[in-house]
Amino acid sequence: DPPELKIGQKLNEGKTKQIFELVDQLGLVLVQSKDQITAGNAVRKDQMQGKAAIANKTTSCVFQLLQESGIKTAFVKQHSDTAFIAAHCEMIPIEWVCRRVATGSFLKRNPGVKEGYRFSPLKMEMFFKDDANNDPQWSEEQLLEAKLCVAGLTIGQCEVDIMNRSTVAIFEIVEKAWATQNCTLVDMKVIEFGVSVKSREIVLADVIDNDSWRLWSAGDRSQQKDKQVYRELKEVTPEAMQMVKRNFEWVSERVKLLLEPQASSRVVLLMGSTSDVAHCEKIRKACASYGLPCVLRVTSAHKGPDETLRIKAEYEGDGVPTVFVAVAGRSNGLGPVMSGNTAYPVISCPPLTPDWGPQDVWSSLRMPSGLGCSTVLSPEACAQFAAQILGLRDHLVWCKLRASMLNTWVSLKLADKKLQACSL
Ligand SMILES: Nc1ncnc2c1ncn2[C@@H]1O[C@H](COP(=O)(O)OP(=O)(O)OP(=O)(O)O)[C@@H](O)[C@H]1O
Ligand SMILES: *[C@@H]1O[C@H](CO)[C@@H](O)[C@H](O)[C@H]1NC(C)=O
Ligand SMILES: *[C@@H]1O[C@H](CO)[C@@H](O)[C@H](O)[C@H]1NC(C)=O
Ligand SMILES: *[C@@H]1O[C@H](CO)[C@@H](O)[C@H](O)[C@H]1NC(C)=O
Ligand SMILES: CC(=O)N[C@H]1CO[C@H](CO)[C@@H](O)[C@@H]1O
Ligand SMILES: [Mg+2]
Repeated sequence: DPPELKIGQKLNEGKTKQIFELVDQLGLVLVQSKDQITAGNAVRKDQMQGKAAIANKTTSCVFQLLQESGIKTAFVKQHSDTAFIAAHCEMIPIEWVCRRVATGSFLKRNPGVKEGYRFSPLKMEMFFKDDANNDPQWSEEQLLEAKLCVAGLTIGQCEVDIMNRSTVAIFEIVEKAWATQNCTLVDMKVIEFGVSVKSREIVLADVIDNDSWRLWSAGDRSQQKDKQVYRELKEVTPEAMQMVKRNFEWVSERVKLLLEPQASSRVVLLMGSTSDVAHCEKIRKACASYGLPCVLRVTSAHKGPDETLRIKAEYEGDGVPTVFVAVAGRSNGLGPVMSGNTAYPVISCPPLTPDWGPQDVWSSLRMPSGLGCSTVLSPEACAQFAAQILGLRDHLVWCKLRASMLNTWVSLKLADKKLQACSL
């Protein structure tokens, strides 16, 4: 049973959920799903037994994926089958739509574009939330001129850019995760941001669920697994609703898999001597921030080349995708010898010292022909490069890299905004 929560007053209620204050938990709310599916702005309304639970599961898995990747979201944790706890936000009344493949309303608004047209970069659109006027599409200029003020934050260029960039990163993370299930994320809509009442930060809020995306299994439109099936029903019969529900269940079964590693990966860090262990620990720590396991071994390619090759064979032999990192001071024999004897990627990360560093580094840079050994000097950058290699196969690693890139971009943007405000 879910733990007891002291539920306070209802703060908001919409078509699909209710928002409750949480007594004793300042800045948090309970988001409760309703057992109802809507399309065409609630013109068609049907209760669907169990829909709330499925939607809840979908939302919580997607938000967990985003959060574990490092994206800032309002989601805190699942509370029950149909409810989760979230940061209390004032919502920015804009729905972002992000498209990879042209379909649906985009085709109507852009005659001549064929279904299946692929957007690279992603196509971004935004809609002002205004039921009375059917949520009109807005340009960036319209949003800027509206000078919306949300939880004390004025939505200006900086905030619009942050939402735009975040939407792209969110889409790409969810897209990458669905690709592991052979599913094409065609588009995502109703991506909404809020301003956290407590932290005053822009965070992804509301929900992402079946209703929020188009998903084509194996990239095939006839295998759509999204709410479009419901929109296209000619007649709402019990059998038809069963099919929609089966589709929903199909997604909710698979959405769990988005959180599981679909490929193993590992860094094997070879050091020439234990005097390099502090440098290696920095690499291991940075690997951990990408969720990458990192094994530390001691071996010298100069003094025990037979052991170096034996250790290499040990890790080549178990089929786990591996990046080798060589940490050797003075003359780095380790990286080049490894690189010349394995088809796996090898990164040298020599612990350079101020006295001989400029001379020593050449033993890592100037290679015999036929070697693809790379050299990265900082331990953190070495781990990042290993993650970029392994992220090609391991979506959870890739998602962390992608979110980290977004967060760096956002903090630069905010630092600049702050500095501009100070110098005024
Ligand atoms: N973390 C949150 N804090 C505060 N309000 C939230 C939070 N998450 C969602 N809301 C708001 O709760 C309200 C109810 O949600 P619901 O999705 O049911 O509304 P709706 O009828 O679909 O209308 P909308 O078009 O605004 O989504 C919405 O206004 C939504 O923005
Ligand atoms: C989002 O950013 C892109 C790239 O900067 C820009 O081309 C696009 O117009 C923006 N979209 C919206 C809806 O603001
Ligand atoms: C993925 O889709 C392809 C292309 O349609 C299909 O041939 C393949 O069998 C699918 N693989 C899996 C694992 O479902
Ligand atoms: C999500 O989409 C799948 C596929 O259509 C559907 O089966 C599932 O019920 C949906 N979940 C919900 C309720 O949003
Ligand atoms: C709907 C759903 O399954 N997601 C969460 C919603 O509530 C249940 C209740 O336990 C959670 O366990 C789910 O993770
Ligand atoms: Mg809504």
